[in-house]
Amino acid sequence: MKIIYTKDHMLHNPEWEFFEGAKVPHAEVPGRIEVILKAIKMQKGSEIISPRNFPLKFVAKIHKKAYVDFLKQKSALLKKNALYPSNFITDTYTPVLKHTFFAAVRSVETALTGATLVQKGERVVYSLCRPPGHHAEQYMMGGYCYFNNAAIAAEYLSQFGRVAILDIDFHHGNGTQHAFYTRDDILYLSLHADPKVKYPYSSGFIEETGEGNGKGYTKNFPLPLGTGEKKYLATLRQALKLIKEFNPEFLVVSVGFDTYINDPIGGFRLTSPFYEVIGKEINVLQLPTLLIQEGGYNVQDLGKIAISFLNGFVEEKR
Ligand code: SP5
Ligand code: ZN
Repeated sequence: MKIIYTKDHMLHNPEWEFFEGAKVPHAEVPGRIEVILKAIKMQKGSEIISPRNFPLKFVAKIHKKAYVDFLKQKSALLKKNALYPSNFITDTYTPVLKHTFFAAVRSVETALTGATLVQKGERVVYSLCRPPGHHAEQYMMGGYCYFNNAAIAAEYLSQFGRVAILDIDFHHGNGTQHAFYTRDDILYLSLHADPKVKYPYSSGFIEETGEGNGKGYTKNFPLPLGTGEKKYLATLRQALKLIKEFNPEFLVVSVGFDTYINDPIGGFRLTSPFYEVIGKEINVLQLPTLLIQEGGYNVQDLGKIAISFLNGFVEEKR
């Protein structure tokens, strides 16, 4: 499998976030991607590819210029300290640092490089994006996300055919849902923690199903805290059935490993061997598939979780 990776992500290295009024160590750390890369390198059969450069016009399809300029200018002004801006931001978890803009652009390029390979015929590509993207809105950063990698990649692929997005991060991908809310050529499906009790709180409810032309092309599967493998699998199968019916040309998966039982900020009960089951279920669709890294914060266990998930995509020899 082709893996898209750049060490440039490490330049974005936030120390703190503000959580319920307290300053706590930041959960979205460079080690997350490094641990996954290390585990992948220990396996056979993967090819690590650096992302190429793309013009900012691809970012501009999803994000407003005023926001993109704001992030670029604020990043450039900073020296060492992090800035928690008072506009263009939804929460207190998503600081801007000197290299945040650059790292966020490279994360987008990691997704887009994967998208071009999938468009040209690769069956499955894994883009090791960091910072993550699915909470980033048209005008706003939030939830550790700056630019919406999955949305930008899906928008790119939609030039060539219909796209389904399956979001399996623990949190609802508010930014991705909103990017395509009125469109019928991009299906957005998400399994996540009940937004009544977990971030992003304001979207991801079952009642949100799209608007205008997009009516029926968004579907949310909020799940209670403590959700285990049996219920998760049954729900995943419902989502996969809808993807099959939609019959897309491409599948983009927002992959979050914060559904893991020992994730420090999640609240589901999935064990590492179960990620192979998830991968296998998705792979049954046999669609040209772009895997985009989102969350997952148990740095110690991320390697084995990622390998388990990728094993689901390995074709059995017969
Ligand atoms: C991409 C993604 O998974 N974003 C998640 C954003 C959710 N952040 C809200 C939770 C912040 C909790 N941080 C406190 C860590 C204490 N160990
Ligand atoms: Zn998440």
